[in-house]
Amino acid sequence: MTITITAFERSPDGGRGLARDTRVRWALEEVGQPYEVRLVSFRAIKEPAHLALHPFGQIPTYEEGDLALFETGAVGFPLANCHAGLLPDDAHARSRAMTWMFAALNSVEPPILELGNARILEGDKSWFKERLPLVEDRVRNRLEQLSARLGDAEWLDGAFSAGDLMMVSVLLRLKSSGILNEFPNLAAYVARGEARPAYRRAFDAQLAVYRASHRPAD
Ligand code: GTB
Repeated sequence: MTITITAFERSPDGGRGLARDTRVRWALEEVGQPYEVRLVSFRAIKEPAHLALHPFGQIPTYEEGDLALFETGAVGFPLANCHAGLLPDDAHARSRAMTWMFAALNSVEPPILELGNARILEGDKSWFKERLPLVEDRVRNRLEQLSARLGDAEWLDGAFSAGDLMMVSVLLRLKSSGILNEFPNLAAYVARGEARPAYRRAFDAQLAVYRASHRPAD
């Protein structure tokens, strides 16, 4: 059955792979499933056809036969459950890997998103400079905890899993902030994720879309 995901036809991320379709592409590459991409505009994602797939009018979405999903965390489940490569066989280890997926999305990503929003949306406010250190410290606090747990391990819980895929994807958004480099073990962890062949294929695929959409007109 063909798998189709949606992605921005013109991503605002400068080809850095930060829009969330990259996570889904990465997961698909890890489990070796071919997929098609339907490129959508910012206008189209707010129209009824897309809203039927994604109630919040966002990307990515995931369609496979009569299964239609949204939310990157949820999309990981059918992929990880039905194909080898993202979850361990042992039942407890599987549950722990899923725990790390939730931890990435619910405990680590929110302060990182808050930092991004502060920088992008609040930079012109009189209180921005006063607030920024508070927001940055909330990120540091989470990273300190994560760094302590990871220690010098390669991945969060044994072999690479969907939990690592999601955690690395979340941390990647910090690369330009400099904060990640304050935690050398986390910076190395992210670099290990980025070095995976499946990640490289996913990154290159989204970059190709970005380059095609930003090519100067003939
Ligand atoms: N919780 C959802 C999930 O995990 O799937 C969140 C999905 C989401 O935020 N999608 C964003 C979107 O569709 C794109 S990825 N936004 C349009 C809208 O809400 O109207 C977020 C994103 C966008 C741009 C950059 N960037 O330019 O660096 C990075 C991340």
